[in-house]
Amino acid sequence: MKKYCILFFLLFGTLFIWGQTKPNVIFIYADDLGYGDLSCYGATKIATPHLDKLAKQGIRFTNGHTTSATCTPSRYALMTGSYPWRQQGTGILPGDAALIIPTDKTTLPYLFQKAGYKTGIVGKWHLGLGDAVEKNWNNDIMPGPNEVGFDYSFIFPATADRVPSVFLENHRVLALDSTDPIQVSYSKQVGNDPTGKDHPELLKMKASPGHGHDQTIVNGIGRIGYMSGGTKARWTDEEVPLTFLKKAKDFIEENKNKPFFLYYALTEPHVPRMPSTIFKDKSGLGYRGDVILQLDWAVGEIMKQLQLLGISKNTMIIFSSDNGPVLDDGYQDEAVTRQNGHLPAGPLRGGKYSAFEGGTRVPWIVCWPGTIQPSVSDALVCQVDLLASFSKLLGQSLAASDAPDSYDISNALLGKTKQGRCVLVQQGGALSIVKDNWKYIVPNGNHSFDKLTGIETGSAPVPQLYDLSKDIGEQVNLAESYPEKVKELSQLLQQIKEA
Ligand code: NG6
Ligand code: CA
Repeated sequence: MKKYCILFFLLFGTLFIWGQTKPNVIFIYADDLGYGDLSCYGATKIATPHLDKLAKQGIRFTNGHTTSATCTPSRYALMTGSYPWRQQGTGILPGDAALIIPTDKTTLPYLFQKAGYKTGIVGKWHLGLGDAVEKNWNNDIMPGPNEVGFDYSFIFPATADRVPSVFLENHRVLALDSTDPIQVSYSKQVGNDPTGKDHPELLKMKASPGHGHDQTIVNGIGRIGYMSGGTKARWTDEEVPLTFLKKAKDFIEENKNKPFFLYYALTEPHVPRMPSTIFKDKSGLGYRGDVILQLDWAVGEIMKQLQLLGISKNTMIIFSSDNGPVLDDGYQDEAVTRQNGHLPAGPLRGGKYSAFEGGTRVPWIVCWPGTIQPSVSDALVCQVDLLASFSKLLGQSLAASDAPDSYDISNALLGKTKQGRCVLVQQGGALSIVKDNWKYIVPNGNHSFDKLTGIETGSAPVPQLYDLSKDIGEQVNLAESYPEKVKELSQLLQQIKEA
């Protein structure tokens, strides 16, 4: 009898809890935050009390991943439930790119919409806008987030270091001025704005040699890409996270009485790191550390708001990062010189851009006070799985062609099991595959060390095989000792690629 009760609960319990309460869901996504950047993940040179509290009240995943070691592909997977490397054009996008998310497929926010939720995105987008590169930034721009499932959007188009350095609310750039139209180009200079290359004396933060970041200057910082006009619409970097926080809180306040899904995409600690005055020099690690304190504070502000509104027990927060960490990603901001022993990837090898674990294994926290029992889980989970998991939890079916790479890991997210997905394909420069803690990195001819960022890329001309259960730092290549394992994993990867 007991056996049947347990079976019944496993089958229907999750659906029952969810169906009754329809909790709000907030997905908070940091940009370039590493596995070792939070004190709850072992950092000792920096303290992140708010995220530590979130982790303590919820499940802290130690084997949580993004699909890719850079932003656009990771976000593509999150939205579509599909591995990005299946689709051309999902690499890091310029700021004028067209939308790459299909408008005729089920996306993560669309699922929530269908289930009667109010959906919103606040923060970094980086998945393209409009249906062509050529577009008029002074008119409504679509398709974009509002056409792929968000009722409300307040975003910046690409990255903090790429033009146009403006916000869009729904379809329109905020603070447009018809007498000062915006023009954007990634191929030639437009207008007469000074560039970082020609006018380094105007910069408040210098670009790192060799990285670029020396085109149009906005707010004293050289950017990637050229823009002119929109003087009043341009952001002030020191205010960007505060603006996003305010808009996120407004969305929560407005929708506190209905179920809502909020995708809150922070810009920290991506470059250019330019903290608000109150966080400058607070961490002792330079601006990179300061903006990590700032993002931790912002998460705390959201938690406080939920508490004050009396909805924290009815709100699930998922926190993660879009790829691993990097210190020098284009600006001389002292991230390297004031590292002070801080290890942004913790015990992992590599970082952003890398096929090693530092590229895709990231902080991953799920908190739903009162419903999820606090724990630490080593279940293998990936952001690509949120789509299938919420399809299950929300009781919304997916078409056969939707979300082909997304697994239902809802029981792991709710702490009912420590079993996540069985196999994961990871994308650094090279592809790798992980199964039962064995990781195989496909041999390739790319350079093994990126001098600009100082990151080991994970690329090698020979097969690499690591036993992550004993060697999380990927130090000992076992490929020659276990040729059968190499063969098995390489065949499995081939099957997944052809599926
Ligand atoms: C790279 C930029 C880097 C950063 C990254 C995107 C150079 C040399 N480097 O191309 O500064 O902007 O793109 O980061 O241009 S991501 O987190 O959005 O993927
Ligand atoms: Ca990123």
